[in-house]
Amino acid sequence: MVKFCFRWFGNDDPVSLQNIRQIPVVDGIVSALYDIEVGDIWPNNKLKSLKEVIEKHELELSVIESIPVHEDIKLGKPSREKYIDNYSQSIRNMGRVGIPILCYNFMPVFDWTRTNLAMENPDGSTSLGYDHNALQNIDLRKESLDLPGWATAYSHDELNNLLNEYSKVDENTLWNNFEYFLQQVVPVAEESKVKMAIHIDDPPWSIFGLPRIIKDEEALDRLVNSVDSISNGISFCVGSLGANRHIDLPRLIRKYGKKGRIHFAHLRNIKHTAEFSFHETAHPSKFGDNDMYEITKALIETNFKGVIRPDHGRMIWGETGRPGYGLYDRALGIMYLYGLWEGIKKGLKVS
Ligand code: DNO
Repeated sequence: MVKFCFRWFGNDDPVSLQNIRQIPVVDGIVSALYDIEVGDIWPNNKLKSLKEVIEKHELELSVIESIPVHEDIKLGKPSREKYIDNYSQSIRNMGRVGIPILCYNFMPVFDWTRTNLAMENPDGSTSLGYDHNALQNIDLRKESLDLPGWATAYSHDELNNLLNEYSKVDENTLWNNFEYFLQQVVPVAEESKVKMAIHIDDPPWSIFGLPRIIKDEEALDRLVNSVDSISNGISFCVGSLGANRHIDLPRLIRKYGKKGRIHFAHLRNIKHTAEFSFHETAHPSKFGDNDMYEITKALIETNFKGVIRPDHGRMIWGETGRPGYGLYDRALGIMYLYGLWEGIKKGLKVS
């Protein structure tokens, strides 16, 4: 059975589990441990208590998003061995506690990136935006940055060192380092009954001169072929992949869905404003360039049994909070997605 889930950032999240529980269609939670140093093992007892807190609210802990991959693994440094061992141990602990899906990414230094966190819409709501020219005008070596998906606060020196190290890593080297990582962790995930699901790079192109590899069909082909296991899967984020306006999302959902490799779907909408620029919109098809009906239909037709979550919402009704992760617009989003799901399923008479 497919599950409709909601992301929750732990006890510091202004959106409480009780709020989430009151959204009628939510089955489970997507969350993480937020007090573990990148590279350390995620302990069994902490995962267990996270699960218990969520279960007290009659929800289940459906996905860990994410256990960050240490930069030394992406850089292919000798110290990666220790970090890969730790990562494997964290996966085993997830399995022991009974958490079935692990979303993660392999983007160097920066996670998801936007240039405007509060772009004003005509109706007074705000959305997240990405403008490639604005990004290119940022000089990382000089400016201090506040990026939404940036988990690690680096000092200027640390960031400069990291950027220097990456100057020797091209896409090819990053792929080799990624495959080296996968070859070791995927068998552990399979044994532990955990499905790994890589998130699409967001945006799906190089930023700040850093290589990015999980960005198109060729990459997803290489990923699924590199280790042939159900535990080597995809978090199909339509907002991220859809930022590339040339990608046919429903076709790719069918392609990897048929192989059983999509475990997690992030569903949201965006509007393209230039070849490499876009902003986020409300979830329904008519506000953006993603056809949410066709996307949902492709998931249903390929018998998707994983987890769906609404993704970034706008800020509406005066809400303030974590960019993209307020309560109200994501709640509207999940209700819309559920309605689409039910309508298509019944219309198709798929049981
Ligand atoms: C953005 C999220 C990402 C995602 C990571 C997965 O809102 O989808 O931050 O959690 O890239 O590792």
